[in-house]
Amino acid sequence: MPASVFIGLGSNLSSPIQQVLQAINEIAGLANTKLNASSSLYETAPMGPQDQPNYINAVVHIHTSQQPLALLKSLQKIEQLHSRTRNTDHWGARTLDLDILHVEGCSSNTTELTLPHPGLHCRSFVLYPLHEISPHLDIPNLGSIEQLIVQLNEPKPTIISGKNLEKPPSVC
Ligand code: A4P
Ligand code: MG
Repeated sequence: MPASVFIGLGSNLSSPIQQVLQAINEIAGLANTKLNASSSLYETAPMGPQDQPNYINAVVHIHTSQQPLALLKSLQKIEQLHSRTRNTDHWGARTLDLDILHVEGCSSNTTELTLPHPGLHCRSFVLYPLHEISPHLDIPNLGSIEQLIVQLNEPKPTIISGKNLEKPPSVC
């Protein structure tokens, strides 16, 4: 039976809006995978080094028959298609980052794959888009998305919508 999976997308280089929109299509096109919902795009201040452009973030919900590790490899291939380079700057700028946030009914605690994603509960750029597409989601041992947003107590990032989608955000 396909698993219900939430994936976080982030980009702050080389037309981030287009990077994220294209990646959503590519995720939807993965083998044995169905896209259920995708959030709005959010413009967010960088976490980590501040001398980098703002990010565009989004979250998608899929059903997939791919096992979590196979899905991770599929997502890394999509990152490579977007010329993702991994440099030594921790949390540095990137064309595309795809994180598996949560696989319902599954937890994992290896370096290669940690589930739920260890940063899920403390990132407004993850929690708000997640809440938008799955307001009643409850993550075992973490709590409901609503509770996590209240605990984090950070403002909702700006949604990029309508006409703004056609041009890059002014800050990038
Ligand atoms: N890995 C383990 N668990 C997972 C998982 N659940 N999903 C491993 C995806 N990957 C997972 O990832 C490093 C390793 O994590 C992989 O080899 C994988 O096996 P990476 O993509 O190579 O490197 P990274 O993304 O730079 O590392 P890290 O520490 O995971 O960074 P994050 O947490 O992804 O954060 N600011 C804003 N506003 N928005 C952002 O999206 N993103 C980051 C990166 C920094 N600042 C940001 C944002
Ligand atoms: Mg990552």
